[in-house]
Amino acid sequence: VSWRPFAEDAAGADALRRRIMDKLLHNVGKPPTAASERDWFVATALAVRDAVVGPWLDSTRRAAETGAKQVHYLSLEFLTGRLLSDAMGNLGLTGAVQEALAAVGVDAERLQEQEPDPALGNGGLGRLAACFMESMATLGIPAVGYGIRYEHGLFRQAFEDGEQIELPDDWLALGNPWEFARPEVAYTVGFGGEVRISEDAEGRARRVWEPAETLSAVAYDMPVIGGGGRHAATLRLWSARAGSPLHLEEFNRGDHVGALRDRVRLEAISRVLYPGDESPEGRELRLRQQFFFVTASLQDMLHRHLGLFGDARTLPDKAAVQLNDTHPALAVAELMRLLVDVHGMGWDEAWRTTVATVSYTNHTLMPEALETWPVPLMERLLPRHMEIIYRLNATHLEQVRERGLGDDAALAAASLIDEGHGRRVRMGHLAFVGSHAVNGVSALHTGLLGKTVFGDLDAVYPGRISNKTNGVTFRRWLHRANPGLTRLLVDALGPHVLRDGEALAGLAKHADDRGFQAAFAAQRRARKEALARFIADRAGVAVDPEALLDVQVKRIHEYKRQLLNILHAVATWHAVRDEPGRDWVPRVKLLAGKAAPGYRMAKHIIRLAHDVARTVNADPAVAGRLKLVFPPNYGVSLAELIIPAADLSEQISTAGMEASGTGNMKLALNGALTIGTLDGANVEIRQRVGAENFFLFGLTTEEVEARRARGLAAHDAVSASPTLARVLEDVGSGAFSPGDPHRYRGLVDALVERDPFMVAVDFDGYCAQQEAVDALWRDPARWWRMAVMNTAGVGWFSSDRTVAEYAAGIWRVPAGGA
Ligand code: DL6
Repeated sequence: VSWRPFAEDAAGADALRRRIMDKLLHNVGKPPTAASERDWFVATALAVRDAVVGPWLDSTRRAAETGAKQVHYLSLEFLTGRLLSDAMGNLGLTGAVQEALAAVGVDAERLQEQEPDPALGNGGLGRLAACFMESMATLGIPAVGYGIRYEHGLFRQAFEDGEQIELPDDWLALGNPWEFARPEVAYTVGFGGEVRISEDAEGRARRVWEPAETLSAVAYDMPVIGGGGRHAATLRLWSARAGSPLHLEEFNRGDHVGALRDRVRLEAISRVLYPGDESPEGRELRLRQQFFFVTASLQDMLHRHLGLFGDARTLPDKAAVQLNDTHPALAVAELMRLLVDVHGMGWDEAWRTTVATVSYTNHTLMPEALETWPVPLMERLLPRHMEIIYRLNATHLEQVRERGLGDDAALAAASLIDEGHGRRVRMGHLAFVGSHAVNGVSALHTGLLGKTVFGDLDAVYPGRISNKTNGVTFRRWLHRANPGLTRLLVDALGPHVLRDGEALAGLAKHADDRGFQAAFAAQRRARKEALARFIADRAGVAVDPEALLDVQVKRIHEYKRQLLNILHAVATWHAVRDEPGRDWVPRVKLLAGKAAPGYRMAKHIIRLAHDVARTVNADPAVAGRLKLVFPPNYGVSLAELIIPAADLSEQISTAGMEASGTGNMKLALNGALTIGTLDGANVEIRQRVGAENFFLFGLTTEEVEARRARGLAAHDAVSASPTLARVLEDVGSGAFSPGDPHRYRGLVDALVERDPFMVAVDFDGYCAQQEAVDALWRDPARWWRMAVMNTAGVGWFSSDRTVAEYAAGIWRVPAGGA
């Protein structure tokens, strides 16, 4: 078997062509004359996968032979995006595949669009997990990413009359050529039942959980090839399988649905990403999902560890478990259960082992996103875990007292159980107490973490919190998404810039070079033309690639303040209509993103964007000056199209609310200028690209706090801003919804009476910086200088750097490098 079956040359292309043909015939089962584009895609993916398998098996074997410490990255979300171009790029086979396909008359670009985009995540957190997997593979860190093989990922978004509708995602409908089913790798998962006391061989009392129902978690593996193609990591996703496929007796009696009821109920666990949590059933399913993937992953880890090293006590030397947010926080209690109840370890030793193995990343300070689970639900589904949590809490509260923080309020705040809202387990607290390291995802976020949600715990366990500012993989977000710009960077800086993001700093010396600026601008223009074709096709709107492309692409959330952007669009519309003769900078505002199905206000904001767009885009008075577009179904693939085309990056969240952001990094990397607040990683981006290359506005975190303390009414801000007052008057009185004039009255009234996201307060500062953006656009030499300085300044925001920091500071594993 050749570990390197294809070279990046003509011989390699020919070998690939033969392999693709072979896959088409023998795996897809079709001759070229009958093959669809989808068939060619599957054949090509299987051929490329052959080249991944060698480094993958090598990486796994090397890790086992050397006894290397392995990272176990537990995440309910992995938003991988399409995998073919990533695999080809990381293996250095992009050219060879294109040549091979051209030889059989297949267009490689169109073929890649056949690949479903796996939406196994909601947004930033899931995409970060995917970047980390790829960077761990690149750095040669032995790693397994554990998650759920959801049959249906995040919903597909469509718009009907401007309203979001959710359609099921069906990414597996035509199979997944990247995965290897491992039906032999299966672990039992239990729920409910009771805890019995039995005696072990030495006559000691032992607590044994006897679940009321069980099912299996079955493994599906996907290799993740790193940049340079030398190492690969494993993404192991669990699928739920009921023990008994059907009740045959019932089936034969004619109850065909009843015969499958248990199976359908149990297997619902891996059916859908993020089941709606408005019903108790939905919430319970979510908890079941969390425990399901946690127990399977930890059992798998212990199985491997004991197989290789034979002794659970050495776990922290050989295994790191990283909890991606609180979703896997049950791992703390489950690892304790496995060590104590199943592997017979003493409680104290098990606790030392757990804490030394586990670490936790926090991704949000938003109180509503900090998970808690009702104690009664936990007691019913996971009775032994609840016992464990009570015992851990008792010891933990002892430590709180020992630190002299023992008054009632301090104990209540530090407790693993929130007694104030009907007794709930605080998953963030559980993750914190059970981890040796806790990190935030930007400098600002980490600072706030220690002062706010984990202020009490930081006092009890000092030194546990550290910062690991997020990063993104440049291979996907620059090299693959923007090959034209990448060629330009390689010409200017040499090929080492492909391996070392920080080498981008060398661009600074080209920032004033008019020739370089022109080449940089030409790349942007080409991407804008491609995007314009896509938008015309998908959204039916013609956009001018000459216009300034102003983008805000992210989940729709009030704190991210898409509303501020839409209100600015209305203000611009007013201004252009007032002075049609002025030399306006043509601008296209592009918004994209999904709203959580149950989040009414976010959906209302989407509708407002559509209503404003309909009015503005149809108004001949602003034609050629202002357009507003909202292409549907934002996801990784659409991001790859939009980000390289963007001139302006909107990072306008209320200060203190965005933990980090990663879209801000991707956009700046591709040379977009940022208009933004001092929030999340914007702060560090601005430091690195230079304050003079960033459009800053808005209240600081401290000012937001101070303003909040004074009250949330925004009458003062509205009366101080005639522009805002006029915008709100129009929105509230139905100028954009004439058939339903009261549609936005409530939204406007709420904004004036209670503006927790400081939209009104920040409005004038935002508009002033938008004017500065326009002024700069009129001066191309300065614009492109700033754009180049942005790309030059953000080399540090590579996920290779972030992962190397986790490896050194938290996991204590060596990072080799590609
Ligand atoms: O750390 C990845 C990503 C950050 O960049 C975003 O700022 C943050 O909002 C996101 N957090 C979440 C967690 N839940 N909520 N809400 O998705 O993480």
